[in-house]
Amino acid sequence: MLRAISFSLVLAASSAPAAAQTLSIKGPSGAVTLTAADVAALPRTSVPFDAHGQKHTYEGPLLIDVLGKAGAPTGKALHGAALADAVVVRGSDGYAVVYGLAELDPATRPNRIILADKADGAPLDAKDGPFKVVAEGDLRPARGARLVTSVDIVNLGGAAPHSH
Ligand SMILES: Nc1nc2c(c(=O)[nH]1)N[C@H]1C(S)=C(S)[C@@H](COP(=O)(O)O)O[C@H]1N2
Ligand SMILES: [Mo]
Repeated sequence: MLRAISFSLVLAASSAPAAAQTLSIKGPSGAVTLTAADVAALPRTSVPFDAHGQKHTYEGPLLIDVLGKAGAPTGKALHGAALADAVVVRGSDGYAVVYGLAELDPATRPNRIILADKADGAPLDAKDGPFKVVAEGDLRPARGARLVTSVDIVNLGGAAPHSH
């Protein structure tokens, strides 16, 4: 009995970090689980961010490019009903932040919003990682969700979409 309990504790402890390295995304084409390697393989950019008087450089793909893996529209395709798409970012501690899909689009807004997997050249530590959203230009760090494990697109539009 004791042995069974300690065995399952070991299993739980050894499987937890691996599980935390994946990212669940949901978009118009369904749900996808991405590994850290999938995220790292996307085109990358660097964003400086000052928080609590400290300057850091975060690096990773644009969040909208990550969501593209689940069918998120970008550029000219981001119109009509997609303008009512909300992007719900969740951390493993339950913290949640909502962005509008259009504000993630570099053809719509100049500030970059990335899914960082590195800070100052090193992989994010256990306090921030595996992924952290960094919103360039935000005046305070509250929207910078740490410990991100899921990002879901939820359409909040109700009426029939305009076509223009
Ligand atoms: N997962 C998660 N992310 C979070 C928070 C949190 O509680 N959980 N707090 C937010 C707030 S209010 C702030 S000010 C910053 C603080 O992050 P820092 O301590 O790395 O500066 O993280 C943001 N991201
Ligand atoms: Mo905060």
